[in-house]
Amino acid sequence: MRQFNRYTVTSALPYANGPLHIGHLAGAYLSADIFVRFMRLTGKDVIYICGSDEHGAAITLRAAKEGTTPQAIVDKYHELFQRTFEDMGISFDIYHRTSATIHHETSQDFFRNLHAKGEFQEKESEQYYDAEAKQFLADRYIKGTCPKCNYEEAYGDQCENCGSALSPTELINPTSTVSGATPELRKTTHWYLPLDKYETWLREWITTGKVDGKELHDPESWKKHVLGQCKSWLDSGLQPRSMTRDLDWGVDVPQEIEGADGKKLYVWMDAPIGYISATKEWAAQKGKDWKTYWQDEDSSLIHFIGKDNIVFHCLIFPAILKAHGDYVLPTNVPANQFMNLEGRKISTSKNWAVWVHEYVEDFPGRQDELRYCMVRNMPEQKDSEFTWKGFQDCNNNELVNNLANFVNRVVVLTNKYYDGVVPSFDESLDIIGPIDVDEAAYHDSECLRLFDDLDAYCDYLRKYDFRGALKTLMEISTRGNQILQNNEPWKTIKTDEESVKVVMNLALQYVAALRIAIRPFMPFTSDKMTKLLEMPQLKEDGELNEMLMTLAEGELIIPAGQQIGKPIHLFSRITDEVIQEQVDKLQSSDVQEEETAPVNPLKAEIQFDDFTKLDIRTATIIEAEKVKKANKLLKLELDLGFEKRTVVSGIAAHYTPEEVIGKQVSLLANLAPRKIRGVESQGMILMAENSEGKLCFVNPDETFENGAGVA
Ligand code: B3M
Ligand code: ZN
Repeated sequence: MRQFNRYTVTSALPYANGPLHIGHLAGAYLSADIFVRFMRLTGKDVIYICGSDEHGAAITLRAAKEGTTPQAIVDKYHELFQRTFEDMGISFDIYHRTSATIHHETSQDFFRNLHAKGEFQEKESEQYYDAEAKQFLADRYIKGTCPKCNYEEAYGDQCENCGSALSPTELINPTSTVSGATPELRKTTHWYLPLDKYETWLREWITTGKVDGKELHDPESWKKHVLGQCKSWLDSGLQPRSMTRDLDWGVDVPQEIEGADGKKLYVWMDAPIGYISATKEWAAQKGKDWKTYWQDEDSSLIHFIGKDNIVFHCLIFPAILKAHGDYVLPTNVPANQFMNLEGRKISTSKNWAVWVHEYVEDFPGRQDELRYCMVRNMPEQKDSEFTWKGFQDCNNNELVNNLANFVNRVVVLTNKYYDGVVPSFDESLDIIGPIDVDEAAYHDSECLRLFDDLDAYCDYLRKYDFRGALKTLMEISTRGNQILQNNEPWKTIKTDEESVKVVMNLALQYVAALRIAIRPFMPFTSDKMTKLLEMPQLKEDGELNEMLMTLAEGELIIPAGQQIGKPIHLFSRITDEVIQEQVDKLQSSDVQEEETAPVNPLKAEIQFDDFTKLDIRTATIIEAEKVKKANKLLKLELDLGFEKRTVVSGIAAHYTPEEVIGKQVSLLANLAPRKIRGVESQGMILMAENSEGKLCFVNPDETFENGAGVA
């Protein structure tokens, strides 16, 4: 994988129209924060950019609902976001906002540049107009039934149920969200970005990483579901997309352009440019040159986002950057899928969410516990699920029983045997205990093992596999515990003081390594460990690399003779009562009414032999597209590990192609093939259907090997 000198890392700019929930955190912020902290620890030049997205109908509608001004809304949430992110240890270099003057100027400059080059097509079209409210109805000003999934509350620009990008005229039964009136069509003129014209280079760039023969990224390093979604957009044909709106809140179309009066930039034109204006602001404050981070080929641009933003970051914004001409294109867009909550989609309108600022209030000083649990369940490749019980288990079984226990034992014993001073030891002493040791002396060989594990951990992080990296870390802690358990220093101290020094020094090296390596995941705990070991404050400036070098040279990470502090508990147990309170709080704030559904009667009894004839296998959906002229059918490409299959499935009314890519499913694999609408379908995907006719996949509860037999 190509290494860059400089990294420009962004997290999606959250709309300043409502508080942040754990789904936001797991989607675009925590992953980016882990990545940038890691990059800093390896000594890279990295900036981490974010800010509030303060334009678009999401804001003005909220203001109307609360009977206040858009400015008051964005001020309120911008301030809340800043505080929440800071509380959670999200380490932006700048948290900016799109209402800032520098942002208005920067995005207008972009518009001017593209306009002067003739990149836009100016087109008159008919758009929905609310005659009562006397305004055009773009994006969220209009609601209706989604043509793809039949969700009745879809917005004019996007369906929040299935994630499809829409245009208002596609909606079935449209109504104005301002007055509730049925809108009429009126003529209006806008500037369009001709995405259809860019389709060829976009496809080449996405699929091969190359533009004009130049290698810009490695598609192998992109997540499969991201590539899959892009391909499915490209395959269905890109349409010109309007970059302006008839609105009174937003960035003005530059006034010198004819026809600009009353027109604002489309929020998805100005918002991503917000990354650039934020960089400008940061550079001005720090006396740096913003251009190197955006225009120098040795800068790697990485966008962390949720899956509903893929099309904007992988196709539309790159098209804008390329049309401008002076900018680098993203080298990766490691989007996450969605995190569900206690079996349901997180929903702001239904108040089915864990609000991050409330978590911080309810669990003061326990930010790292949430960060840890979020990463354990991070929806990296497929949707995942947060449950309060799972949170409790992560905390009690892993953080308390494993990590905190290990660190505490080491610190307690060091204080007890050596008055808190890291012991020196006889390096040639090859001991002891049941651990199998190869050529090298025990201490050396265990330190080498530590090095190998840390190396693997770094590899995971470079590949955006944060769950994998965290797992490796916890295995290091598990081994630390084993080192103590196997050697039992509390017994040996009475008979062989010299070998106890070897073991204790080794265990202290493990703790010292963890202090640095857990930092990207749990920065507050890393600080506590720094205090505990009385080591210098981490500046996130190459310390991980230095540590790896020290280990590789066979040196100690924490030197003998170093005084450490008194024991403290890094984590403590969370009780059933505390968890129950959270579950109750969630249930009681839920605005959806529950109804008991009629039970579907069981089918006639079968014999075991009937069942064993079925060969059901795990498989992952790697491609998906609609079957032409068949509303209900999707054509899916499945990876069974040992082979690929094409299956036609009647799920199109429930899922869009973009949504299913990356999902793991159970496939009835020995069903005789049959032709459906001219396509040979080689198997059947198992689906569960509830009393309302809603479908969901039957899949393993963790990512599992493909091709595994289900019985
Ligand atoms: N504000 C949408 C969202 O919060 C949008 C992201 C902008 S990123 C440039 O999902
Ligand atoms: Zn939909």
